Amino acid sequence: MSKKVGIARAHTNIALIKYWGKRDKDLFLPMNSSLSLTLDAFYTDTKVVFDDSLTADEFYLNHQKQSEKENQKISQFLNLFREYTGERTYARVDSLNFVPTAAGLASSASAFAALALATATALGLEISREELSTFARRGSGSSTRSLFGGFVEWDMGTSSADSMAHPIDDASWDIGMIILAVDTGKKKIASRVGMEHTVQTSPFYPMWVETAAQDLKEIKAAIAQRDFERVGQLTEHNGMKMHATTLSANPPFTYWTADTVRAQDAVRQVREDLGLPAYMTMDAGPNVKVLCRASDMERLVNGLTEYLPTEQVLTSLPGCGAYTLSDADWQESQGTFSRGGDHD
Ligand code: 2P0
Repeated sequence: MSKKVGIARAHTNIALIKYWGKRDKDLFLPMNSSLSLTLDAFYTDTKVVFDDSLTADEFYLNHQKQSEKENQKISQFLNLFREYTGERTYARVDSLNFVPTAAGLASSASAFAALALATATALGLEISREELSTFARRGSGSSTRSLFGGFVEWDMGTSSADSMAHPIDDASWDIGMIILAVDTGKKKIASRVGMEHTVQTSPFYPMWVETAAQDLKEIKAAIAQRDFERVGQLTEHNGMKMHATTLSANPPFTYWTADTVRAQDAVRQVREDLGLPAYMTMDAGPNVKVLCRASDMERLVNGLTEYLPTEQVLTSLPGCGAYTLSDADWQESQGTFSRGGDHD
């Protein structure tokens, strides 16, 4: 009996310059490059065991055996690694999601980044992190960026081989993020479906692609200069433009709810009241994320909780890149999970 084991942790990330649209659905090649901030507070731990006694891949999330559909997604992802390395055995995948339900954050970014690193570790695959991100990308586009910490760029590239993420800056200069989790229900329109519909029908879409490239260039310059306010302005502007493409799709749709708009109003009100810089961004869901200075976070949270329920206001500092865990770390992670640590 032979077993090959890999365990890894990866954190979620929030895009400041959004990935919105694919030019190749099968290869997960994006229409535009994107840039994100990795968050310390939310992560996924994953253990992969290739085991020659298994007769099929098995996938457990938070100790629950997953449906055939979910299993297949994982199997297809593992096939990429099997094809690359010549590995022939099946694997058991165990994932623990430390993304609180209340955060209402998508966990596919941390999930596929952790799975990619755990699988590469199990199979002894010696490739760079950048190259590993081209594997992660085939599970979920945004997971490319979760392999790295701080500010991370996913370069759209010219082909599957060079559409990869790379670190830009460790974000260790007084950066924080507040999550206004106004609605934690399952999203009605999956991001994959929403972006495809937008690419196909929004007359604004070409302008999105064009201006996202410019925003990316400018935000990288602002990060290099540690110009927080410029980074924030570009973040807010870019996010709003992404959502304008859904409103201009045909038929139109939006990820926002009345609570989203109320939270946005609260951000505008609080930044005016306190005179502090704070910039909002929204993803393929109703929640609002606020980029701020870490040193202003407490005051902003106090201000925001005057308008929103306390339990909806969560915070995070920048997180590090994905890393491997030891067996002892994995035991500890399971302990934290079963004690009901922050998870869904
Ligand atoms: C992002 N989003 O850059 C953008 C902004 C949502 C809005 O990446 O189809 O789950 O798996 O590649 O990565 C969410 O989309 O999509 C996303 P797939 P993914 O964070």
